[in-house]
Amino acid sequence: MRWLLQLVSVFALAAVWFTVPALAGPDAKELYAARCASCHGPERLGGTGPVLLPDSFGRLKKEQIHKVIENGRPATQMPAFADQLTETEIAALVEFVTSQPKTPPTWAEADITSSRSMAANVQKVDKPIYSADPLNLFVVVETGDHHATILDGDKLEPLTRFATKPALHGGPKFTSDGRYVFFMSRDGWVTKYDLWALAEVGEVRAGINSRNIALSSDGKHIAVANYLPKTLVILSAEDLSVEKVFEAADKDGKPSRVSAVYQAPQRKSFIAALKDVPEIWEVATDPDAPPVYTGLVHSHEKGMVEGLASSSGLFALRRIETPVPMDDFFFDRNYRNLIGSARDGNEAIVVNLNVGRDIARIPLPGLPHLGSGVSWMRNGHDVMATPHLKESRISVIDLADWSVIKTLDTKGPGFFMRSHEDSPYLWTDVFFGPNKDLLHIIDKQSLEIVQSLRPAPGKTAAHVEFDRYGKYALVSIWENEGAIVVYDANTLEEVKRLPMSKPSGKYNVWNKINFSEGTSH
Ligand code: DHE
Repeated sequence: MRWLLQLVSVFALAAVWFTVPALAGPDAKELYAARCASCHGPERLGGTGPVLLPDSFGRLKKEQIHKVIENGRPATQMPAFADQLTETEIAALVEFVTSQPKTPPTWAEADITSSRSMAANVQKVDKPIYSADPLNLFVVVETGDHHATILDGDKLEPLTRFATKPALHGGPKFTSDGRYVFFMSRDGWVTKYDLWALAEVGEVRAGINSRNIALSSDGKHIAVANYLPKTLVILSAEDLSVEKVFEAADKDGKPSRVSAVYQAPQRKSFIAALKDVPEIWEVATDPDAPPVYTGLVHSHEKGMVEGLASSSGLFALRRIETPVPMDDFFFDRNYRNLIGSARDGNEAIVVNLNVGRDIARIPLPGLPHLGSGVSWMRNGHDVMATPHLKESRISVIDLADWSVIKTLDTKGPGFFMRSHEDSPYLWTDVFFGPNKDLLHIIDKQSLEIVQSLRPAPGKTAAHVEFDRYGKYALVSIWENEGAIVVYDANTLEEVKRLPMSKPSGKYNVWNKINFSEGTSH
């Protein structure tokens, strides 16, 4: 009996020994509930503050998250906790928010529907409430303090400025009359805004971690590409209600994130890139779309393939199989072909959307950023140029035979490119590295860099957009106390500087709705 008592006390001591350190550490879950949940949501799915799940941090490192908790985020509602939490408590919180939750979060159709709210008192107008040209407005997305500015493109003066959801990403999408614009935040919120009444129309949350949106060519449907959950959501552009939720998975049922969705106007469809499986999706936005192949029909009883499933009409889904998962698409003028990056970053693959298969490979080492590519006519040939995210170069490709006709050396890897049909120049930023404050101006015919501009020494200069006439080029200074610098697009002289809070991108209504040569689509 005595030996039994001794054994029990040894186990008891061991239990105390092993549990003491755990008891001594801060309980991150409790800390989160007490300090963070009111803004970031009890399940970390966001609220007034952004989502706090591993996938939503993007490139933000743990040390940077630690600093944000310690010091807060200027120009946002995120306070500093340095006086209220110890180093150990902050470190525990960092571990907590960067680890996956035990139960994967869900965002079903019912959640989307209950998140929808439409503004009750939108002023009914039948023309713009201002005298500026509504088709020469710029929508400037300011990610520094989460606002958007509507800029008169003739006078280059702000018409209004309003708060947006945090972390807008991708280009806002415009209806073809230029009246409505749709924004998307990385936390899945889609907001509809009336550019005539200068008022928000409504908003809905279509996902937890979203990539971008596309608006169908008839202006009736919005597609939302989601990482979390793995869905492609179709909303009504009229009232933001849910029209369809596609669970993203390949023909064999393997789930995938949706890395982007684009509209293909001539095809009356959406084209979606699937991140984790070798398929591209084409979703019809035409109610009269002909039948398309949707996958194999398996007979589990007979253990064999019985036939092909097909669908037709609105939202008919066509699967295009690719050699590898593809991302980051550039489309040619007729949306007949797309060029996408293979994720190893060394080549691009050309897929012909009519025949539904890959038709060429282009050697493009250094991770080309094809989504930023722009095209124009040169010596009677349709050509496109793309920056590379990992190499200091621009590649120019002949779109007739997919050959690389020129490789230009730059002062660092670039992110965005822009031109305009009435401009002889192509503008590109040097986004990464010591020359992040530099822009290169390239002659579209000679394919030589004719000038380099440094609008704000030491500060990232990025993302160019032209006004509707190609007269001005607007450049962002990517700082919380940043600016839009306006250049004369011909003389390349500075015209004006407008203070803005980290203006990540700017979008001219005319250029967008007319698919101007040289802008993003
Ligand atoms: Fe973007 C557009 C994907 C990181 C700012 N970005 C897009 C689009 C895609 C994309 C698919 C086209 C959307 C559209 O117009 O509908 N972006 C990705 C990525 O995969 C990547 C590399 C990693 C990620 O975390 O998502 C990425 N993007 C960034 C950034 O880090 C940038 C610089 C800062 C930010 O705001 O997050 C950034 N992306 C932008 C901007 C556009 C964009 C400003 C719109 C460009 C345009 O002119 O249309």
